[in-house]
Amino acid sequence: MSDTPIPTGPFGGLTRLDHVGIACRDLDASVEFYRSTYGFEVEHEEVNEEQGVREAMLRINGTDDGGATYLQLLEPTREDSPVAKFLARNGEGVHHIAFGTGDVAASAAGIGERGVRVLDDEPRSGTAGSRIVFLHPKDCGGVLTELVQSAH
Ligand code: CMX
Ligand code: CO
Repeated sequence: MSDTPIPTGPFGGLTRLDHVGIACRDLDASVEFYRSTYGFEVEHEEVNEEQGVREAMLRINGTDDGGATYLQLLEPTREDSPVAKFLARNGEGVHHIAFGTGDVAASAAGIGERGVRVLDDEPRSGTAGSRIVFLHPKDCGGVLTELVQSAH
């Protein structure tokens, strides 16, 4: 058990930029672009059926709080998924940003009290056992925003 205190503060205790989510039509081609152009390697790949995505996490760097910063490449697995809808409207591109937090439920509650719609009543399952919630893009200046608490 860690005795690190849960972060608190006026902005829900967010500690870092965890990842930028990018919608793509062909995950393997997108992974290859980021590998051959920038040298980023895949740290983790999975299918998340609840979110309707096949995804790859590409690690950019490590940070001194034990987390890292990633690109999350997202290919839809079904036509009624958020990423499929986004691709149909906008084509490939930046889909969301995600802030890291030590306590996703507390952060979501604090941010929700400020009038931002939290799209998930309870945190859902994200990459590699993380717990995630989304904030409505219309309440965040047009930016779909995720809060993520990593499994470790
Ligand atoms: N970024 C910014 N705006 C967005 C958006 C996005 N990614 N997706 C939709 N919108 C906007 C649309 O442009 C549209 O705006 P207008 O009304 O001005 O035209 C409005 O939101 C509604 O769009 P929609 O296509 O009708 O989409 P829905 O309302 O059905 O869904 C949202 C939008 C955000 C509620 C839905 O995408 C959602 O619940 N997302 C969270 C889950 C998710 O994205 N999962 C995939 C990633 C998983 C992961 O990161 O692990
Ligand atoms: Co994400």
